[in-house]
Amino acid sequence: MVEDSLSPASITDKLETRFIGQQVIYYSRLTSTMEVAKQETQQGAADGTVVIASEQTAGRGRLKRVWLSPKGSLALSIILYPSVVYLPSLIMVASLAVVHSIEAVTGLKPRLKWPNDVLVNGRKVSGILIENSVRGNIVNYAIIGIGVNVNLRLPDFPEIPPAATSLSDELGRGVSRLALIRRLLIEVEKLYLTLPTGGESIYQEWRDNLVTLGRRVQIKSGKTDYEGIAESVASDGGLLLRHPDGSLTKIVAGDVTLRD
Ligand code: BT5
Repeated sequence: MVEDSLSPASITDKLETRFIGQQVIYYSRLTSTMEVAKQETQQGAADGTVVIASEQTAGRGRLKRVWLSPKGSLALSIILYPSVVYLPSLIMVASLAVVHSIEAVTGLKPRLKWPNDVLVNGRKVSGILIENSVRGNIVNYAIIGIGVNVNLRLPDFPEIPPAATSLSDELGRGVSRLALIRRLLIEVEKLYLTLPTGGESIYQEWRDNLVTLGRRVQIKSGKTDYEGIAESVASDGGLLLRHPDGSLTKIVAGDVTLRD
């Protein structure tokens, strides 16, 4: 039986972070941790406050898509007040923190799919969503949302797309969500605090973990479909796509299908 109590006290107890996860707001069930985190910013939530739920009824992905997070999964949002220059790096910080913590707790070796998927053995085990409110150069807040399929038997959830997996399905055993959350919070903080001096190495590690690069891809970005070779990523996170005619486009947001 996997230890799986997620009380705020069990998460914060001797947690070796300076500020991320020192305040935890826990719900066994809520609509979306993004929604609640956003409300908390309006009540003056402290930097690094975390909203965690065991189950979401209206979890969301990008572009108002649905993120399913039934019991056994992990859903959390981290409230931050970064300088505007660090906003493009938050997806890199969050993605690498998920990779590091899954690897540390399970031994699995996740990879990343641009822009925001974490894959294990080619299937999506985690999705990341960054939402922020910025006016001019002032960041009102940024929220990192992370969903991980931890202890789910995917065949029990036909509504989750077949390109998904869970840590327990990959391992054939359950995983402590508590251990994973605590490690995740430590990893997010470590990377986030490195940004002022180590932003370049975070970008490089993120780029090196992308399964997308060097592959023939189809990208849907807004109403436009692109096809070409995903050549590289820029340090602001944009994907550099080489077209068959040799030209290059930088794509800031989109959905990638690997074609080879
Ligand atoms: C994402 O969006 O992958 C970001 C997901 C972020 C979820 C977290 S949970 C905590 C916080 N609170 C929230 O309400 N959200 C954040 P996107 O790239 O748009 O992918 C969404 C797509 O992933 C859906 O359209 C489905 O195809 C697929 N999907 C939905 N649920 C899934 C699951 N549990 N596992 C794998 N794939 C899933």
